[in-house]
Amino acid sequence: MEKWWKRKVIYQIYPRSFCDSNGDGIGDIRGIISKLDYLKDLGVGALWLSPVYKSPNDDYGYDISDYKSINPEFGTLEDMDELIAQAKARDIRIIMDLVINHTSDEHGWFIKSRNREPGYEDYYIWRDGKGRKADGTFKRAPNNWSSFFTGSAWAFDETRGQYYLHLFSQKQPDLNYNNPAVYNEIKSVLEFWLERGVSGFRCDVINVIYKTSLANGKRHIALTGKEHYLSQEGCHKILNRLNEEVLSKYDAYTVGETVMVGLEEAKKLTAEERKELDTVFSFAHMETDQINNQWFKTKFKPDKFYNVLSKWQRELPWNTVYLENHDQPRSVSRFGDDKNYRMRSSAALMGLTLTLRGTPFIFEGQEIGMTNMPFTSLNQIKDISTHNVYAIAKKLHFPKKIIWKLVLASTRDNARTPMQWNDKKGAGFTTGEPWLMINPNYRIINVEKDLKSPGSVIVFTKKLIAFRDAHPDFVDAPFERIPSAKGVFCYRRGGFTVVVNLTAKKSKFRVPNGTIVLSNFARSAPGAVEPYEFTIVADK
Ligand code: TEU
Ligand code: CA
Repeated sequence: MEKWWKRKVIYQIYPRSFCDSNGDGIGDIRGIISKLDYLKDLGVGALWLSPVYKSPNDDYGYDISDYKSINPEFGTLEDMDELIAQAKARDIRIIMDLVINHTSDEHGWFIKSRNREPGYEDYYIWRDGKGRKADGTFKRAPNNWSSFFTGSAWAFDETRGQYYLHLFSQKQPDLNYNNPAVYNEIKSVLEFWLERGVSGFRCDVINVIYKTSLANGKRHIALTGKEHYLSQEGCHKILNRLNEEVLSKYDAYTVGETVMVGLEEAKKLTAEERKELDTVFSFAHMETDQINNQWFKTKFKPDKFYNVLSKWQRELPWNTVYLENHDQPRSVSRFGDDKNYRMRSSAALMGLTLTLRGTPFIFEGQEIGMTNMPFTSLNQIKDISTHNVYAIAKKLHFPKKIIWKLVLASTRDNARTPMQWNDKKGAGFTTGEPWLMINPNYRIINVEKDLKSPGSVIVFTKKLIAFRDAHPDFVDAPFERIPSAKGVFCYRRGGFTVVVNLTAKKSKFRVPNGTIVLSNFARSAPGAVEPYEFTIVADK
């Protein structure tokens, strides 16, 4: 059967920052509905919504307190039903974020579990600490694991008198997948949304859900303990069961956010015959300029980036292609040049995303080349992980200047500033006070302006999507790398050659002969590749 998700371009919405319909400064579902025609016109075929479920917002939606209701800040279940229906009417599918490694500590299950209510005792991963003291507390946590958000992965709960495991924030306790009741709850969550008409799930940190043992881990600067939970056999089994028992009955699409996964593991997770996930988000290319799971940004080296991309392109029969999401800095500020070549390099990065082999994902704002945010103080930043990293860096006596550089380059709020719709106060995002600062460059970088300028990123994006839709080679043909020169990426897709230059230098490599069908540079004939050029040439 033809897989519907191979031919669609998927657009990620971070609902809090997309469009605010009622002036409270927070994006919402009615706001998304109001932009469906815009999204249709852009050419996208599906939307992935970052979590819209009820949440106390410790990690802005990734801490869920009720999987079957909508965060009142975003609207109601009826609004959600309407969004699904209105999107469907435009042939746009809805993909939900599925955060099942952990819940919020305000979820009913956790409240019952901490109170040892019968049936709920083992919903989470509870353990005594080490070295009991006279007052019943402990000297140390049950093991030495560290959290993705820095610090110990254990928190002591006074009510229960035990520690619980949290791989992310203290308000995100990990569920216990050794308990069959937990599996059944999650299964019913999937069914609930599929029955309402959603078309699939982006599965948050899905390869860490199963903990094989709770033994001490090998010391590691970022993540001590990971060998006990990364991509365990137990995780593969759960994914296979969810697929067989639920997902396959709905023709649902899944993309797993798989942290620290190599090629072999990715192949296993996505092998058709294993029936686990359809695709994964690989971090490999994103880690070419990051160390330690993103907190340290290093220099961008285009050739290293191309090599990693090529390897994944060649080895996996099909996967996703993405350069941005709500956790990552803006691609133009990172892989392009947001000062001297903003439009051209944004367009080149978009071209890359839409011509490699795989299901392309675009993140809101990427289509207008939105840039990183020039934050000037820590209290402008809402992202919990930035605050944690800042505290650790301070404790380690890093120089202030270095810490701030680190924050600016890595804060997840770079991606989360409100969508820039126009140049009016509030950027067309809100009529009120935005929950997170709007990038001051909204007066120059915004949808309204871009739609009217022929050389803009959005106009180029629309052309690229239409071109991909019209030329099945960009879906069906294999990826073949062509030897080029330093800084230039060249590959074939069927009857087409693509040339991408992610440097500010003109190259000695030449755009090949053929018909130039699409270019972000005013090119009419073959010739030396220009700075940040992206060109597609059709064979004669
Ligand atoms: O992200 C998982 C993840 O690995 C990143 O959070 C990473 O640790 C982070 O960017 C710091 O390097 C997913 C979600 O995408 C993220 O928004 C959530 O905060 C996280 O899971 C917990 O649910
Ligand atoms: Ca609102």
